[in-house]
Amino acid sequence: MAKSDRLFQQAQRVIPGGVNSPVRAFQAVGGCPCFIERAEGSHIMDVDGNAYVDFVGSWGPMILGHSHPAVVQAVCKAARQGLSFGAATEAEVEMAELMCSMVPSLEMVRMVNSGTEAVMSALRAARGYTGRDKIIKFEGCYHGHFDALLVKAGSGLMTGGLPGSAGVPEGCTQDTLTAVYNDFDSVEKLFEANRGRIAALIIEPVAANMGVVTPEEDFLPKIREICTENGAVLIFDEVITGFRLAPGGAQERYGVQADLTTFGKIIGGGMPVGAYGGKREIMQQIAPAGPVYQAGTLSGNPVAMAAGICQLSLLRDHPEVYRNLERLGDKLRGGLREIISRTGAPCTVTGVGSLSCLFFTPQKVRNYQDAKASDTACFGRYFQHMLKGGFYFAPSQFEAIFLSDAHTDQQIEQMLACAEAFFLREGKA
Ligand code: HOZ
Repeated sequence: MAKSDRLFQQAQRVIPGGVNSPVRAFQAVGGCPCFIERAEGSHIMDVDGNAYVDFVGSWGPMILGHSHPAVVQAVCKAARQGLSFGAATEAEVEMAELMCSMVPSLEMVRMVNSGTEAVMSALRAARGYTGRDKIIKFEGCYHGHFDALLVKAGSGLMTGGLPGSAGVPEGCTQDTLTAVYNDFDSVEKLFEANRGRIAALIIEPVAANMGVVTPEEDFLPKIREICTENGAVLIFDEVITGFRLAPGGAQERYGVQADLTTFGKIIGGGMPVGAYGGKREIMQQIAPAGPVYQAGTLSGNPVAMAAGICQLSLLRDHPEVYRNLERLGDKLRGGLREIISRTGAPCTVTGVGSLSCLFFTPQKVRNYQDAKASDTACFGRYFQHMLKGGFYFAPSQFEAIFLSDAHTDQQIEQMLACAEAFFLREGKA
């Protein structure tokens, strides 16, 4: 029996579902999750000695590839000086200044420990600032496992076909309104029906938890405008897109500034960390500067800060990384599209920069309903075929394909050849 299978059996006895986050389970694609031992560059190695080209990258933060020597060195150096102080450090100031210098809309930033925490805190800040309760989110967007936002959420809920989560009291979601991604009318209607009551609108500027769905041309600017007109706080959830689509994230790329932005793992180069930040007048509401309470012993943890400062500085100083990510992303999407047109596979390719998705539906994918039309059984067969071929993708149709600077042209070409073999085989079946 493979060691991964044995570990999975053991794990199921002591960990719910055998995994510490549902998206790691292979429930949607079948089989046992790979138990990972180590990772380096673009490769991830499991406990059975299998090496895969990794297209998950720890769900986003490995923009420079796994175990980047400079990041690892920074972490080791910080760890030798102490693992946690629960007190202010110079590194926190450096990190906040670095983030504010890279993301145009950030004037102040507060560190937390995960993207979920960042979102939860940003919403509280928006509500405290506006004195209003209602929030707008989009179907298929995922903002972590925060009660109020587990409504038609993407990622693991979408993979499991769940409209929401058990254990969330009705009261927690009564002020959550849902709009349709890429459908500005649906947003306008919610603002009209709730005039003067919307505290915030939260959106993934590129939706990357229902597969990848890009914003249509004027969608984000119109959202910006309607939030300004209505005095609602515009929150961009850049847990996936931040520092990835450009040094200043999706907001730099699309030229639309948020009032508040949330970040997660991506700012820690792989360490557990998150942050939220934005306009000074909103951030000044946070305790102890203001009345909105939010706290955490591990917030601004010195080891996480060291990793983050190192990775973000490398990204700031090496614009060629972004050029490479664009090129590799275009190659991957272009290659998949060619295969689709050659083989007649009923698929659609979406994405931008280093984020891509192969949907198993021939229709254009603009929103949650379109994404849900994907043939997930076919995705499951594709996933298993690719895994056997040595390519590790997220075990769900509704996650992104992540590229890093460590991926090579040759790896993309080999991945495309493997994908083509799958479609030729499916065509004959
Ligand atoms: N946003 C990540 C996947 N869509 C979350 C990873 C997780 O839930 O473990």
